[in-house]
Amino acid sequence: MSEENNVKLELDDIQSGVLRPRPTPYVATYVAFRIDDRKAGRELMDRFSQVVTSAANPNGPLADTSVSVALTYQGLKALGVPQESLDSFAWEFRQGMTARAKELGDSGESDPENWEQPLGTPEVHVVLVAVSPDKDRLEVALDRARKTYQELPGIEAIWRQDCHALPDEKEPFGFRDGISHPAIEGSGIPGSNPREQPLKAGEFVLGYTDEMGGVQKTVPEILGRNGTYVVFRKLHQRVAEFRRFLKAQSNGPEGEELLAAKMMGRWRSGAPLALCPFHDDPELGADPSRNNDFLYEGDDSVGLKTPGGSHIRRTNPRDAAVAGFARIHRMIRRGTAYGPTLPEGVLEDDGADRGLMFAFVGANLGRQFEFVQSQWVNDGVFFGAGDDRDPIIGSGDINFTLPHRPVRKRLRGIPRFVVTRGGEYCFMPGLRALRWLADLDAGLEMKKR
Ligand code: N7H
Repeated sequence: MSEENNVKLELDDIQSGVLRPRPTPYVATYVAFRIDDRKAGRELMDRFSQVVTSAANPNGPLADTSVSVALTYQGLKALGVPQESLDSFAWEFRQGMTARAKELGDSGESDPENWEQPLGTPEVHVVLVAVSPDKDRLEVALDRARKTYQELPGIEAIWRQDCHALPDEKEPFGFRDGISHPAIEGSGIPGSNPREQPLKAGEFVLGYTDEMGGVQKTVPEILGRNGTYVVFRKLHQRVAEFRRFLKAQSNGPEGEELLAAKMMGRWRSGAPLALCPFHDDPELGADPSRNNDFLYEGDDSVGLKTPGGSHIRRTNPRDAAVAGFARIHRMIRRGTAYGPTLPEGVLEDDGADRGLMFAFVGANLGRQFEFVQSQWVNDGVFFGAGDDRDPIIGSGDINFTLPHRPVRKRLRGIPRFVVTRGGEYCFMPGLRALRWLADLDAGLEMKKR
């Protein structure tokens, strides 16, 4: 076994939201805070450090119920983190999501000017996420968290979003989500694709070696170690429009399902086209030991089964021949639906807001999240499809090519089905770092001496 394979992550210092898969089904609540008073902010960090759960102890009584806390760059500033330390964080994080709108394709309706307030403004300092298998246990977790910030003058809860993951893990478009996850060296948590070598821990947690051989460190080291970057995006989904599109482009329900599967790379059941290209196989879709056990290059380099432009092949080309090296663009995803389900068969928009609270977890905002969003989702050059874009989540002029013999099919002018309602770039510190933030005064005093 190589030295790297012996890497052990310090799970007791890593927030459970970073590594632990979420239970099924589950409910979740996001709460955003503004820090108006520096001292109160530090007190909040101290209190949060006592309710945040670590990734260790997966079998404890509260293992399924977790509270995680992340800070924006503005939040670190509001706590009075010294400039030298602030400067040691990733450039994209320091810019914030709003400043990165152009690169992320957040234009037109998705422009930050149209975002839900206060998302994307300098007001958002801290984001808390509570996750639990049911509402009762969520309330208990939220209650514990609430006690930490209520009656703390100078701390304002400014935004809240409730979300849920259904027992069948179906998101608003009707696809099973949450199937594909990378394995991470030293985490003890298995990945879902037996054909993917576990990724170096430094791809997901700061302070460890990554796939490029580097180790990310902050000033001081304790602030970043065992922490990670988290991207939250509230993504509205136009479900009625998606259904109407499938109907208009197909002859009957079977054709609709096949087109939906071609656009995603999986049938709505989760069954991958790579393993059952002609018909759905719901049993396969629900079987975690088989539903992610595939690669592309061996028998489908052209994309006759799984189109190169489909959502899952774009966002993780696996072994497919693309420009670049797929392993350095992997991510942990935690998507959770929000809003009411649009009843089956309804084709008219009911005006309700529904969609996905998308969450990315990874140590590299630039080459992981931003690269995938800008190069793989909103471009087709990397796999030889010119200006094609992701037909599910792309923005701008969306075209999609279905490789087919004797001639390929091209769908042009696909409507935009997903609109960004807001989001934040955050840093989710380790538990020791949370306490470091709480003790900032004392720490700085000691440094002066
Ligand atoms: Fe995507 N969906 O629910 O329809 N996604 N996604 N995603 N996505 C995946 O394989 C969806 C979004 C990735 O390893 C599945 O677990 C929706 C963004 C990646 O094979 C489904 C939205 C980004 C994968 C969805 C959305 C990604 C993936 C299949 C927005 C990154 C794994 C289930 C509203 C920038 C690919 C699964 C792999 C899979 C959906 C957004 C990335 C069903 C609705 C913004 C890396």
